[in-house]
Amino acid sequence: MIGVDTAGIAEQLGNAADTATAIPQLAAETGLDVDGAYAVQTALLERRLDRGERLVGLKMGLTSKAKMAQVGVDEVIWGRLTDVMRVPDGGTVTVADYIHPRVEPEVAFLLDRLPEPGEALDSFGDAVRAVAPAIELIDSRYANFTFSLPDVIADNTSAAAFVVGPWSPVPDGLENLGVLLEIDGRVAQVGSTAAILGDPRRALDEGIRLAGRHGVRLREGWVFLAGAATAAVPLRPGAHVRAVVEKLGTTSLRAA
Ligand code: 0L1
Ligand code: MG
Repeated sequence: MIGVDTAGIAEQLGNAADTATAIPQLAAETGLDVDGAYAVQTALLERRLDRGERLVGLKMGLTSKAKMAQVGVDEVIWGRLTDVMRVPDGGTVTVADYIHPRVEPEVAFLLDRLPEPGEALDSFGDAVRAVAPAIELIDSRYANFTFSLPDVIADNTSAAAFVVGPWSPVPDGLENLGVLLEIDGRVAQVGSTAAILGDPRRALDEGIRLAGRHGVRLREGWVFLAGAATAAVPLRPGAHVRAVVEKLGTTSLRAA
């Protein structure tokens, strides 16, 4: 991967997000591989930090078979969340600010005490202070929502916005909770938290391990999006979106 222009690719992806304009895929043409793609993701994050955004968490992507099949990629990936991406519970997003936004129901963790670098997680209860239902808004910067694995990693795993519902203490089991995604009061997707790597707690192990490979350590106080429990649904102007997770409650957003 000699001579890949990390900063130039990050600039193209950042501009695509800022102007809500789709761009062609970049990896095949530039020879970008997975490690190079995470370097582009870091450059994109630095671009956001330089303009005053704060890093507030980490998200897992493609943690379910439905999501992998939807986009034709079969590897778990991770991306960065900043404060500007967070929408208040019940808040409004503007569809025109995005290229082709989709929404998906997720489970969020509020992180607490995490293992030292290189160490595995030995107590989920120590690492997670609270859990909540969440909605992730994803928006690939690539035309037709089509990409290769390095392309989607470089594009910060399509992260665009997220909403987190009320936090609750970690319940006894998280591995098979019913999940609904409603649009305008109608059920659009039905799933189970089992779709998230068999158990969303596993997503945290994977997040620590995979981000650690790239020198990224999860932090106390961060939000961690464990992944979607169903396929994502296109977001249209005027829609009211609600995610319901058994035992955890609901969260919602409106689209203008
Ligand atoms: O959060 C996700 O699972 C999205 C990962 C990237 C693939 C996509 O844009 O659907
Ligand atoms: Mg997601």
